[in-house]
Amino acid sequence: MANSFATRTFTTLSGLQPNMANLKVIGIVIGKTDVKGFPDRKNIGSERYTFSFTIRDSPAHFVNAASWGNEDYIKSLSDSFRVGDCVIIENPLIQRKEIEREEKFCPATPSSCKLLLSENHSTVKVCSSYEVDTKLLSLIHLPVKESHDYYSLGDIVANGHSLNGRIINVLAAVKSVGETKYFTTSDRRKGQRCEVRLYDETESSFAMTCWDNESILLAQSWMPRETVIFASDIRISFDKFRNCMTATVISKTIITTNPDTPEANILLNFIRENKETNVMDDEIDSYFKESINLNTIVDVYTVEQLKGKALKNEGKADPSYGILYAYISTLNIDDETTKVVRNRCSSCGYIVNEASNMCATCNKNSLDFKSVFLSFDMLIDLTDHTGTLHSCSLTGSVAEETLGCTFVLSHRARSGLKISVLSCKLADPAEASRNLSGQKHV
Ligand SMILES: *[C@@H]1O[C@H](CO)[C@@H](O)[C@H](O)[C@H]1NC(C)=O
Ligand SMILES: *[C@@H]1O[C@H](CO)[C@@H](O)[C@H](O)[C@H]1NC(C)=O
Ligand SMILES: CC(=O)N[C@H]1CO[C@H](CO)[C@@H](O)[C@@H]1O
Repeated sequence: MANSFATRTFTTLSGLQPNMANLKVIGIVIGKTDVKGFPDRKNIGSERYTFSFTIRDSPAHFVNAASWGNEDYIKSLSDSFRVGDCVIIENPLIQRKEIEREEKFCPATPSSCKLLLSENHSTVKVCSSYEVDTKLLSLIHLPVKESHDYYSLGDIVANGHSLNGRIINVLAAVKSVGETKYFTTSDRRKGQRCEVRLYDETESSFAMTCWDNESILLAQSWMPRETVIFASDIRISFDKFRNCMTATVISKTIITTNPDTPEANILLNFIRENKETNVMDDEIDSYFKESINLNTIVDVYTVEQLKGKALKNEGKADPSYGILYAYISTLNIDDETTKVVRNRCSSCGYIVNEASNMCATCNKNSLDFKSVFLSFDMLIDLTDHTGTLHSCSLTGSVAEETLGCTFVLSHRARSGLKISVLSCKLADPAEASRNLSGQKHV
């Protein structure tokens, strides 16, 4: 079957002209959007559906294709293939593309045309990879931008605010792929979110957020500490909440998994050589920070309410999150009996026993300097007008941030209540009083 699709039976994407008829094109799908519904203006009360994708048939040529139609047709067409599949499209409508309008939301392509597919006129056939020329399949590993045209994560962090809102290319390794969170917006639309952590030689952890099912599906195929990605046209923003730069996958973005480029191979060698050493910081960050989206935390509590909550929740392991307006009433960093800084195991993140220098969790000997790292580990008291929470733990990066030298706050009280500080900032007194005055006392 190999090579049975002689290339001459297909029109090449580089040869497309507006209004050509009876066309047949073949290409590998390198990008794809989620299905979206819009109110149909011609048919009040009903919706029209659409999705788009990008196909490539040579290193230099790729085009965008879009399909509009009823819900059943669009959903089943969209479900029939994924990024990385090869498709044959017959009878698409070829349109000249209005570059500015088109490239606002779709990937930039070298083609002056785009394809439109309709239920009545066009067909899309998904080919099995056995039927397809390996030259075509290998295009999936070729970035759509020049292989050296990217920012390192360190460059992004160094440029900081000046890159806020910019759309750029990034080459990085995958450190972790978070769990997909599903939510419903206030106007009842369903949404989802998945956070991927990236790293490279210059930065040990950098967040990239995926908001659509297609990019989440792609991300779920990545192997932490093995996969390298080239993300073209990704949006960079400054996350005020976390006080750091982050990346977001948008509808213009095309992500090439395991790019076959010299630059990607250098990065791949780096991640292979550093597999051991780096395991630690991602575990730590994922343990303390990554899985919690601070933006979703809105409930305001008083100390009294938290204590009441702890009593009601006794025995239940589920954590709950909230905001507390309080002051730090004890911050003991001078007491000889309490340590402020401890060694944590770089494999699992747990505190290493000082006498034995062993990690009780994974039994690694910390004498190997690579296997431990220093971390803030302190207990603080938090007080408001209703009472005091004793021994809240403030550790790691939250502690560091709070102290102006980066750290994480977690609380471990004798009641079985464990409170972790996820973020600790100066409160605006007016905001605090407004929020607290809205509170009913328990
Ligand atoms: C597609 O064909 C069907 C049946 O022939 C027709 O009812 C429908 O209006 C056509 N749709 C479009 C968008 O032309
Ligand atoms: C995304 O996936 C979720 C879960 O499978 C589904 O409920 C939702 O409708 C999907 N959204 C889109 C736009 O496809
Ligand atoms: C949870 C809550 O009520 N938050 C409010 C606290 O006060 C600020 C500033 O007035 C509001 O923006 C928040 O919505």
